[in-house]
Amino acid sequence: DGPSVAIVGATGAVGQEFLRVITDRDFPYRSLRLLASERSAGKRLAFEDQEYTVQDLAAPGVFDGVDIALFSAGGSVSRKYGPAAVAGGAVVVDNSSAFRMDPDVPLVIPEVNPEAMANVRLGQGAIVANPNCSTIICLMAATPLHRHAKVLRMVVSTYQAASGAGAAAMEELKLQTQEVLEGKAPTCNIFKQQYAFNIFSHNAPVLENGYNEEEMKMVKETRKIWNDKDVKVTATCIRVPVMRAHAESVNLQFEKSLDEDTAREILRAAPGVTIIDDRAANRFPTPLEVSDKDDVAVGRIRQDLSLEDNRGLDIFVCGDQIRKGAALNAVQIAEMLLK
Ligand code: A2P
Ligand code: 11C
Repeated sequence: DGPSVAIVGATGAVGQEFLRVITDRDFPYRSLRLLASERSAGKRLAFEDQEYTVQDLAAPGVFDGVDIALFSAGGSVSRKYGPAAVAGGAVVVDNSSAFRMDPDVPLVIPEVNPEAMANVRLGQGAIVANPNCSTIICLMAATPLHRHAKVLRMVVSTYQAASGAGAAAMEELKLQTQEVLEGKAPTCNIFKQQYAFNIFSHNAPVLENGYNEEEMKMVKETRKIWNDKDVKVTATCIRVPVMRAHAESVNLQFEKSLDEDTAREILRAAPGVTIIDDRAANRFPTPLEVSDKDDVAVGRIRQDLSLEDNRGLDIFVCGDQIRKGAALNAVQIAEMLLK
């Protein structure tokens, strides 16, 4: 019973996590098709007591009979193959940036704006976009506060993990760390500069206005998800040598007063959010602690002392990039389709 599911990019970091999340959440499926590039075609993958043969996404008929297609193979792959899946009647849950800003495509974090996909039905081809991981992790914590006091301006600084650049970047971080410790020159295939024992500005292309694409995604996606074209957002996105969870410093300026105790209560009640905020022990969220976890962790919850009347808060958020930042969010969207 359940839908027929296809996973596009099944051999990648997010694709593999789709499978783990499907198992962890007992997501029902009638059949499963694993798709990747021709490089992986024919490869055998074991999953839940079955063996699957990875199929070439470019082969004819791969979306025949598919109800839900989870895409995570990059924007160009989504643009090229997404429409074919939709034409065949599938609902595509797309993890890439290809369709996010399309006004007809819902951009959804289930805990934040489930109403955006009210018109999407199983059996009627459609695309639902998964937001960028940095946006998801930030908004999981910022939205409950926004609902209470309305955010006027948000300033984000990110500390982003290797996984955001895919499985090969995670391998490069491991390899470089070893190489540097052995006194060898680090292999730089994915990133242009040394990654181990270093940090650098996010690798996304830098635009005319000086922001890189990752930063502009946070600006534009927040406006779309909150359905608030006026909210002011600015971001600085940085890559740090961490394996799979992003950290973000988020400064929020509100229309109404919001004191830190109330903020803590609001966050304690927020689904998908865990508070780690022990000042006495100096214990706050870390990327390692949230790795492989579903919840986003929030700490350093404090009043912004540069603003009057409790009109601002500073928080520090960590979330597993592969899980809530990508695979889990997409599977939650798929679960909403089954309701
Ligand atoms: P493959 O392993 O065959 O290259 P990651 O984000 O971890 O780098 O993973 C990317 C995923 O997207 C992989 O599963 C990869 O498959 C898949 N992929 C990349 N390019 C294509 C393509 N042109 N057609 C189909 N799948 C692709
Ligand atoms: C990262 N968020 O951590 C990025 C990469 O729009 O889905 C994913 C880009 C995207 O590097």
